[in-house]
Order: sequence, then structure tokens, then C-alpha cells
Amino acid sequence: MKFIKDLKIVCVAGWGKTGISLVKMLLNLDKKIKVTETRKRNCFCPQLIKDFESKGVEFEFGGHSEKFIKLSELIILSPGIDLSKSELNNIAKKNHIAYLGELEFASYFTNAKIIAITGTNGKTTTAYLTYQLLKQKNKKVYLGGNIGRPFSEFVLDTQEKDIVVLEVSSFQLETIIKFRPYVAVLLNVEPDHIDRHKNFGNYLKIKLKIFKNQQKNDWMVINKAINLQEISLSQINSKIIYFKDELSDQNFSAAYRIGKIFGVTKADCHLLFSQYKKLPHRQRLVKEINKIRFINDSKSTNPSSTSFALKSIKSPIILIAGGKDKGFYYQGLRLYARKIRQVNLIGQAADKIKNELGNKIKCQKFNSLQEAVLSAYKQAKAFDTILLSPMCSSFDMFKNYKERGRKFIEIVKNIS
Ligand code: UMA
Repeated sequence: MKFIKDLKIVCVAGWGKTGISLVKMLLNLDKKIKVTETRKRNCFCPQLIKDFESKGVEFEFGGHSEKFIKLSELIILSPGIDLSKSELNNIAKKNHIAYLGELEFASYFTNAKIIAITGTNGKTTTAYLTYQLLKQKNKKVYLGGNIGRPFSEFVLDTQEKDIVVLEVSSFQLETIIKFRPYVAVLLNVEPDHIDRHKNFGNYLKIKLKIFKNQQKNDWMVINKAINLQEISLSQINSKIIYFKDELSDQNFSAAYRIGKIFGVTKADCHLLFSQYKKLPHRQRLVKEINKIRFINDSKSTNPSSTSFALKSIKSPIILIAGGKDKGFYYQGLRLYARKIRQVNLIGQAADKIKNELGNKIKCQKFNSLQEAVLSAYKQAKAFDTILLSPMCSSFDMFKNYKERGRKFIEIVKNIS
């Protein structure tokens, strides 16, 4: 691949949040830009596309074609693109076009210190807490990545003395080459995204890539419960800091340990953590009606995350779950059979979950979230909790987990 500064034509794959941010960034770098997207043009805001077209950006919708892409010198991938299933792979190989993920690409444009946080559960919360802690210390801090603000959106604004806190997903780590965080954090690893990564071994390998380019002055922050020998991390060059549940909560403890590298004290943490409210769609109480509590945990898109929620709720639960299956086994939930009155199932994964849990826990299928919630309300007794914690992604029925969570809130608020 040529040096980035010498590239003239760059192809952006995917027209989601990442694609839009990349195009803005590449316009600032004076590149000729082509955008290729599998969905049809009418799925997107026409005005936004027109605005970019007027700046010379070319678009291809409804698929990735060789004809459109072949003159590009680099393809930058959005994290949602699974290269093993995409025709982009063949096009890139056949035409000798290099490709990179957006995280990798953006990281070439900053000298700021990067804190990259990954793990199956809690990475959004830990990233957010770390950002708040460092901000409290009057540092110039940026927060982005998988949390919802692509790195490419703000990377050109960063300066060497700044700190960038990134929530990093396995989708983003899959395509890194040189990405080197000053602080790399692994919170936990449980099976997730098996539909994309095929098996747990691959998923783990991808998560561990977060450490691979670190050098001796960098920091690795890792959960004490993770056995480094067992996960066969072949080479560790960085300084290791372990964290455990010393501040009553894994995310708080990790954020404290990260903050400490930058001079944050336990007293700073206690102040912030005591004021901390849970993030939207993460075990948030929506309403209590006739002594029945409704909790929105729409962000839980894998069984281990739902297990966290089930563990922390003390009352009997009616669980609302299901959506687009990511290749999980759901039997682990049988552990909570005594606590769960019933599971109300929605979406494509409903049959699979029912088959795996049905002989231990009562399961019932519904056609919509509304039916599942209203029926749960009828079934619930005083002091029960109705928990939306789907264990699946939302894409079969909703735009994303946020839309699913908002729909749940709307349904609950309309219960008279
Ligand atoms: N697309 C193609 N070709 C393909 C596949 C997809 O063109 O072969 C198109 C899709 O039609 C879509 C676009 O690519 O229009 C979307 O790209 P994307 O899925 O990467 O979505 P973005 O809007 O760019 O959001 C991504 C992350 N999405 C995923 O990883 C699936 C967001 O994480 C992240 O917040 C955002 O970048 C900013 O960094 C979401 C997520 O679900 C929250 N993450 C997973 C998780 O947390 O479990 C990993």
C-alpha cells in the first residue's frame, strides 16, 4: 500500500455512522472518495447523500461492484462488514487493493494517548466512567469508538497532549494491523458474536489483538479473573495491571485502575461513582406499576450480559428475550430457573431459545414486543420484575438496541 498521504482514491465501505464520519474526514484530507453500500439508496437520508455528491463524493448503493471499486487504492471497512461473507474480499484481492478497518485507519492520524477498552460486557460503561474520571482531572479527553461516536469523527481534532478513550469491539479489532493503545483494557471474555467469528477460540484471539502492538512503556489492564496462561497470550510487552472487584463493581474497579495511570485517586472515583447513573438501556428502571417493576436492559445482546441482569435482580422475573440470534447457546439461563417465572419470546431466535430452555423454564412466543410486554404485565404478581434483556441483537425487528429500548419504554408508559 502507498503511504496514506499519497493515496488519491479511497473507497469507504458501508454508509452507516462510520461511513459518514470517514467521508467527512477524507474530505478534510482532500481525497477522492467512493462510497459502496449493500442497502438501497432509498434506505438513507437523500439530502445528506446529495450534499456529499455536491462535494464530489461518488456513491454506489444496492451492492459492492468491481466496476465501481476497482480504481480505488484503499478500501476502509465499517465494523459491521464481515469480510469473509462479503464480495469486497474478492474485489480487493483480484484488484490488489489494500483494505483497513476504520479504527486502524483513524489511529494513523493521532499522537494522542489512546485508552482502548474491550471485553464482552461492561465496555461501554467502563469507557464512559474512564472518560468522566479523566475529565474531572481537567484533561482534554475524547470518548468514542463502539460507544457510538466513530474515531474518524474527531481524530483530526486531537493533539499529542490529549487522551482518547475508545470502546473497542471485536468487529473493530478484527482488522487492526498496527493499532497501538497506550492503555489496553480487557474486562472479561464470554462467548459473543459467534455468528461472525465462528467459534469462541477465534473470538478470544481477536479480543487479544488489542495488546499485540503494545510496547514496554504501555499498559495492559486486565481482569484478575482472566488467567493469562490459560488464554495463551504469547507475547506481553507492556506493563500489566490487574483489577478485581475492589470498588464493588467490575466496571468501577477497571475505570479506577485506568485512571490511576493518569493520577486519579480513589477519592476522585468515590465521588464520581456515587453520582453515577446507569447508562440508557442498561438495567434502567422504566416505571413501577402496581408494584411491578419494568426494567429496560435492551443493550444486553448476549446471554452472559443477561445473566448479569438476572443475578442483580432479587425479585421473581418475567424475562422478555429474543431477536436476531448471534449463534449462542442459551442453556446457561437454566441456572436462574427458580427466579424466572416465564420467558416471553420475540423475534427470529424465539424457537431456538424455547428449545434450549423450554423443559426447565416456561417459555411463550409472541409476534411483537408489545404483545410480549402486555402479556408479561398480565402474568406478573406484585413485587415481580419485568425485564427486557434480549440476549440477541435487535436487527430482525428494530434499527438497533436503542430503538428496541425506546419502544419498550413507550409500551410501558402507555400501560394505564
Ligand atoms: N454494509 C455493507 N456491506 C456489508 C455489510 C454491511 O455495505 O457487507 C452496510 C450496512 O448496510 C450499513 C453499513 O454497512 O448501512 C453499516 O455499517 P456498520 O454496521 O458498521 O454500522 P455503523 O453505523 O457504522 O456502526 C458501527 C458499529 N456497528 C457495528 O459494529 C455493527 C456501532 O456499534 C458503533 O457504535 C459505530 O460503528 C461507531 O463506531 C454498534 C454495535 O452493535 C453499537 N456494535 C456491536 C456490539 O456492541 O455488540 C459490535
